Amino acid sequence: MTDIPRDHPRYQSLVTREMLVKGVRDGITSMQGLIAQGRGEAFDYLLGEKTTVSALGAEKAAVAMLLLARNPVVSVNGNAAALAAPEMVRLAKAVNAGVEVNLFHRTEERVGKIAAVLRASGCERLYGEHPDRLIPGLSHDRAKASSEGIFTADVVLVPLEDGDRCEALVKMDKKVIVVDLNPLSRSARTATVTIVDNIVRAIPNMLKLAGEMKSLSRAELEAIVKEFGNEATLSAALDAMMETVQSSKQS
Ligand code: PTJ
Repeated sequence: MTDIPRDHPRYQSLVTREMLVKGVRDGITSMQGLIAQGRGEAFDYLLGEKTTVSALGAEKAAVAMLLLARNPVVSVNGNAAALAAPEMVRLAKAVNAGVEVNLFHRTEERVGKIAAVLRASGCERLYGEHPDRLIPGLSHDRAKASSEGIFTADVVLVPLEDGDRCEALVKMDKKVIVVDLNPLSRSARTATVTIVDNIVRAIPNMLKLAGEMKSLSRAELEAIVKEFGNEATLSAALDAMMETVQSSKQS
């Protein structure tokens, strides 16, 4: 990795880039994943590279939804594996979820490498290496899913998800939680819960919340989910970004 000076004002963002470059070199992340990260970074810059109050609210609703689920599944792609594999495995354990490797630019080699990284992080209930079902309405390899995993899940956490697949999962009557820094994306607008936050902050936040919330009753968790509104959350994210623009125009 390039040596990033710790006192650089955008240290975390630069480290995140390095993690993705390493992901590509290790055969975990796709080249397209670097472009996706670049787009995400632009939105994160506007958010001030921090978790907003509304994003934290979405993270709380998402954890409540996962804790209430019958068969929750956490989906991992090449970017998520490079940026947050151990944290995603720990989150899955905390909410009693399975983990599925699910790729947009699918190659069996990359699936195998991501599965190895997840197993090395302690993942026991892992799907995606031998998908036996197709998500209806999707062409191409991105439709592949496992019958015990995403295909039958009632709640799925899909960070950095493609818009088409998000829509197809919602059409299957699943509750879909996405982590997406772009509040205007099709995934962000279609998902049940959209977390407009960087995955490197969102998953650790959710892990902490899962620890705090696991003692709540079903009624208390249901109340948290009921209170959440996705449209209001997206609107709050856009407001936070506009505020950054306005304040930089004034200074
Ligand atoms: O590993 P694969 O083959 O499954 O491919 C993964 C990518 C991400 C390349 C693929 O799913 C893709 O092309 O995604 P999109 O359609 O570019 O969408 C990615 C979304 O994630 C965009 O809206 C980005 O703004 C957002 N994003 C990028 N980096 C981050 C992010 N959101 C949160 N945290 C990030 N670090």
